[in-house]
Amino acid sequence: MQGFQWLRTGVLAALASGAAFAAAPAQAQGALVMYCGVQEEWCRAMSTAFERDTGIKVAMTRKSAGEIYAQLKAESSNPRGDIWWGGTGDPHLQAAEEGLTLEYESPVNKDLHDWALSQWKAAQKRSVGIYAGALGFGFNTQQIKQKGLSEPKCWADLLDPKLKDDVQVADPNSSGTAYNLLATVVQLMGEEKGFDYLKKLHKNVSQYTKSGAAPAKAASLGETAVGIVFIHDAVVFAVQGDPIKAVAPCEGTGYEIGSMSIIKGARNLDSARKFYDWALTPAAQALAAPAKSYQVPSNKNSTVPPQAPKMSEMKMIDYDFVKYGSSAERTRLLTKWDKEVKALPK
Ligand code: S7P
Repeated sequence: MQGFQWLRTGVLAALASGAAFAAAPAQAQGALVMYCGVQEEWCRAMSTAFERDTGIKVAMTRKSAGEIYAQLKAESSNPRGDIWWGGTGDPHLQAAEEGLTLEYESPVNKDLHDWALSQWKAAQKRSVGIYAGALGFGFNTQQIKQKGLSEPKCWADLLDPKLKDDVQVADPNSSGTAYNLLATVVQLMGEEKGFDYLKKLHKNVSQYTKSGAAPAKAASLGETAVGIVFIHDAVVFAVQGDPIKAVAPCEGTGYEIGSMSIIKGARNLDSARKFYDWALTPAAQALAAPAKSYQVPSNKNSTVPPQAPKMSEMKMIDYDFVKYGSSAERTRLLTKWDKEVKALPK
């Protein structure tokens, strides 16, 4: 993805392409089993609005991205889900490569940003970008002051011994956020130095959570000094007045292309395709901000929430989604992290 010019321009509110769905009468029209990878509140808003607009009954389960990938794999001989909506793009790419998801070309593709379509192309049409967000961290301003530390601005600052047992981040096996961190430091620092960084960071990590966004909440409550998360997940608490500041690390950082895929063997394939087209419209994407989700939406005509972190002003790496979303690389890095980082004594 070249630069982030697209983020500067995507501010048009255009609800037109969602209108056709909204106008449809809500009669009972079938079912949809949705595996949802974003925050619960946004998952619920999406399933409720889709039910209202189409009459299709949605059974939704919220899980972390790595967990949904593992579920698709475990269920591959007897698929239970129809649509996987949300979560970081890397495990969607792994699922695509392993044939767990289906090719689809939505008529709404023509309205999408190039970065959303680059996910679609990388996945051989089996996944598409629905939002983007940058990785960083949030820190509790009171805790940092109490420790006599100056405000952390860089990845390197998180290695300060004064932060021992006061950093939270998720486990990359379950969490798309934490896998994004693993792939980011490897790309930013090189593999040897990147793993060296993660081993040093391990000394300061109090716990590897299951969900990627949990450390932001913990930092907002003062349960940890620092939470490594997608920046938009820390902004949620900053805008509601909690003592947390969100940081785009000074060395540079990675980002996600949050994605959507239709599950191979979907029992409700028509419903899955309807949801897919609907979810890409500006009307559906406008449900994010009221549900406190401040990612950048993938439809060029969607409104970018004013709270969304300005990725165009951050130092971003050229994240190699094809490589780090490949089955071999994701499996290799996770195995190496388990062996060389998580297993280390504190
Ligand atoms: O909270 C929203 C968000 O950060 O969650 C997704 C991500 O997969 C986090 O969940 P896990 O780390 O638990 O998998 C992101 O795609 C999204 O921006």
